[in-house]
Amino acid sequence: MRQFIVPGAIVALAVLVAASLVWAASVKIVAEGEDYVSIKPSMVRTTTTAGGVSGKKYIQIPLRRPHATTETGPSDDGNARFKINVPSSGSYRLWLRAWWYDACGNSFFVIVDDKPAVSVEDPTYQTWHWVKGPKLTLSAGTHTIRIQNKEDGARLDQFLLTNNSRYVPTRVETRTPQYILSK
Ligand SMILES: [Ca+2]
Repeated sequence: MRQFIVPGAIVALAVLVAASLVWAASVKIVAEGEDYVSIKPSMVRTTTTAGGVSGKKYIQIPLRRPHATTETGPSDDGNARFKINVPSSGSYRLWLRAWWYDACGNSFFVIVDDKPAVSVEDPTYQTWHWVKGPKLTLSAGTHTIRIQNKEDGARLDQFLLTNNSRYVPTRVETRTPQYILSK
């Protein structure tokens, strides 16, 4: 029996050590939509007194009339650009805290550094909620994130990056200024 007990204990110890290392290295980066270093129309910053918006500000592609007739393209690359300092390299999940007008106003393009644009969207409308974005492989250091027009009627309150693949944000998150560059 004894030879089976000892390896089991070693495996359990190794799992505990590995788990604590993962825990120690867990990173969560939270930025406000209004933390951009530059903004280009038709992306605009909006201040609100309505509840449920972190910092009382968000960025948006304002609703147009008629709605959903001038979709994305070279004609409107309105965007907000952010600079983030990633403390440790790894695989990060991007989340957007968004508010979508309807099924024709429920997405943004996300462009990380010089990578191709990725559409982030989901089918939950007219309420602030977290939308799961792409998984990103990021080196330690500065990265640029661009949130760009894809459809009018899309708003962004916050975005979050975490290397904890099990983390699912559910409410307003606390901003992490230590990871946000202002220029
Ligand atoms: Ca905000």
